[in-house]
Amino acid sequence: MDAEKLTAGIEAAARRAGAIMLSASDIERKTSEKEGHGNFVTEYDKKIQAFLFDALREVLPEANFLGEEDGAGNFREEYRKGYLFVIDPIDGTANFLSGFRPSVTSIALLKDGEPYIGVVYDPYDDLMFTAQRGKGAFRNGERIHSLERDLAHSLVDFGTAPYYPELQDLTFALARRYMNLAMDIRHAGTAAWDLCLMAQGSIGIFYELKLEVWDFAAGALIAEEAGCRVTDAAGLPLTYDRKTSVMAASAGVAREGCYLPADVLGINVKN
Ligand code: LIP
Repeated sequence: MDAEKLTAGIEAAARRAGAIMLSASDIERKTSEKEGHGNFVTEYDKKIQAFLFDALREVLPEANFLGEEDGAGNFREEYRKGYLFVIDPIDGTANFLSGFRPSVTSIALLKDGEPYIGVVYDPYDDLMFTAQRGKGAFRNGERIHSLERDLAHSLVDFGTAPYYPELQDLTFALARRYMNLAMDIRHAGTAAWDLCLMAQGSIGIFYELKLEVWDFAAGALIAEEAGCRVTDAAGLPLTYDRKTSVMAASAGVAREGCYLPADVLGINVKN
């Protein structure tokens, strides 16, 4: 199936997943805790993931699936070849159960281990971000581009990696340093959305020191296709088979250079 038809099928599934998110009620009673600080799952995470597994199997029957809530959640060797859907049914679950917007549905389709199609949907504002490898990034069908301004005239957005207390000191030391170098600091609580903000040219840098593949796989492709430079925090190419730090720089910040933790804090962050 060609990329256009695949993207259309994934978009349709994401839109229906968003409708389930908007229909949620009594969320707090349907919430349970997972391992790690601040890590929650609701019945809607599981319901949306189950829906997406069924809907996307219709789109591409031969694909494998890796989803945040499928228990195993571990990358398997067979995922390195062929098609793999990487799904975060509700990215920003803490936002979702707190009524803090947005929370989004993130769906990446990897082909032979690399992102091929990325779709992120914000149902609250009906914003559909999409990208196909090599064909640009779009928001509701309109082409979007990374910010061209330098860091001093850009916002910096970051994720707090709340499940990893050992990363908090460095996470906030970086934010404190960027506060001196950028216009201001922002924090949204959903990496997929953060990377779409990069792609639409709202943000100069996004970083988070540890994320699961399902948090960033779709958003990283969308940001790259919009002209951002997306690496790990050491400036190395992203990996899609394990947890990793993520560092996205706008075209303007990447051109200016010297924005990595090693540059601004003298600390080389290894995964
Ligand atoms: C979330 C990420 C966010 C991060 C949170 C959490 P979830 O994903 O999108 O950037 O800071 O710790 O990982 O768990 O809500 O799907």
